[in-house]
Amino acid sequence: MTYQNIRFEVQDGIARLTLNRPDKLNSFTGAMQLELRAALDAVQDDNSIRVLVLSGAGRAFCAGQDLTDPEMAMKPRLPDIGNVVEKYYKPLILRLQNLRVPTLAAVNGIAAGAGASLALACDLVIAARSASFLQAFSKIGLIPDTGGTWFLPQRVGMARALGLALLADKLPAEKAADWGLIWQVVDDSQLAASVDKLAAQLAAMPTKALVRTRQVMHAAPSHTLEQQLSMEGGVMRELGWSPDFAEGVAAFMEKREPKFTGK
Ligand code: T3D
Repeated sequence: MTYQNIRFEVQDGIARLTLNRPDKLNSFTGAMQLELRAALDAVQDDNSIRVLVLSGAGRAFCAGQDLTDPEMAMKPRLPDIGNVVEKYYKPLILRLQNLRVPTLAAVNGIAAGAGASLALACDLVIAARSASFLQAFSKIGLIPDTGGTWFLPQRVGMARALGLALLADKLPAEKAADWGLIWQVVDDSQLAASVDKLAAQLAAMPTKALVRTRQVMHAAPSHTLEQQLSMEGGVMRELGWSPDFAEGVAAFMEKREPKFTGK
């Protein structure tokens, strides 16, 4: 597939997906959503890929929904944006959450609206010091969607989640890291190198264990302790039969670095 609104490259087990509408701060259109979907499906189907890196071209990460997209047209009647959510945003976030590789958002600039939610749907978020996160929704009379109401309170607690969502103030990357919204902030000049290093590290790790960790941790809020312990047991059983577990233990015994294959 050729892409017009994103860039998608795979090298050395690392898939790099870059939102690529820099003049419009990489805001989402229907066409971009379809390309994102195709690229995520390509990641899912390619067993050589061990990590996905998501970033934005130019000065922004993503400014959320393109408010000028025809599907958002206010005339001749107000749009059914619930339908847009169902058609594009819900499948996008579910694809990311069910992806068979760990995901890393490299936030190079502002992440606003659904763009912020997209970053928060990734397993790890690393941001440039000049980047910021903006829950822009209340400014236009909407709620945090694209999983925002799920990810935000889980990451920073209800008081800060509500403050961010209601007031829609820009949260600088450094404060976002202090609050636990994101994993790490680095100097702008260090972002590319830090992302490469982290991506290479993740790509060399036992992929299944990383993804199961995401799944089990996200399941916890809707489980009792007993249910969670049972889920942990089931996943440990599955991983205990995996080649990467055998390799990890063998490498420990033999006092060498493990060579994980993601199997
Ligand atoms: O569809 C549904 O189902 C609803 C789903 C909604 C999910 C959402 O994401 S709702 C939230 C939508 N996003 C926003 O409301 C953010 C709007 N943008 C901004 O508030 C600001 O642009 C930023 C704070 C992100 C950045 O400000 P600044 O000053 O750095 O840049 P700028 O000058 O405002 O923007 C640069 C250009 O990008 C400009 O175009 P121009 O004038 O140079 O031709 C601007 O219009 C364009 N742009 C920025 N954001 C959007 C956009 N164009 C369309 N849609 C955008 N969201």
